[in-house]
Amino acid sequence: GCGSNMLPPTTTSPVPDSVARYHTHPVGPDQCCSAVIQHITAPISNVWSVVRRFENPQAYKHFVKSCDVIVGNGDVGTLREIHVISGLPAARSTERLEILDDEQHVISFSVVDGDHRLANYRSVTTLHPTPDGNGTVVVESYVVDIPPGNTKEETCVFVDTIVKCNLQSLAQIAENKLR
Ligand code: A9S
Repeated sequence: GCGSNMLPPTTTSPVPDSVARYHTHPVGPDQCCSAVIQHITAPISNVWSVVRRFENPQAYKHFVKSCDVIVGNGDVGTLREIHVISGLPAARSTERLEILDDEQHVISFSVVDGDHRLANYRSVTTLHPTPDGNGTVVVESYVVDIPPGNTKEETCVFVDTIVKCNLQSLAQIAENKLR
């Protein structure tokens, strides 16, 4: 999942429709995009109940110290302000809920303000049940402006690292719900 230039030329792609649909982003020349995939040994309902709570990202994002809802009640358009733990090159980020689909298990947010360097960050997270119904595959893709002075590769490594941390933490939490 990444730029629209990566769309398959035919409908015979092995990528499921829902993945191609939600993880194909328009990407400008000064932007980069990437996707992270995480397998979780827990049913989709357990994972979704954690991921869907836009007002509670600190449940699995360890970089988030606190979160305040500025506008909204968890529907699309809700704005949250997160404060991040010290040691990161940022203190706060204001984020807007763009998609929340409880049927298709899709959540998306965009960054609208903050004191960090990830301008125009937008991510989409989708959950997919494994065929046996006991597991979940999480796909999280994003697009973001490349900060001045950084390369595309540096930007992707930085963001991929954060997203991987978040999804590993999500896996631990969802898997522990079973015990
Ligand atoms: O929160 C997410 O889902 C993903 C990312 C990449 C968040 C990044 C971040 O919150 C920091 C961790 C503070 C790093 C933002 C918006 C900017 C950063 O520099």
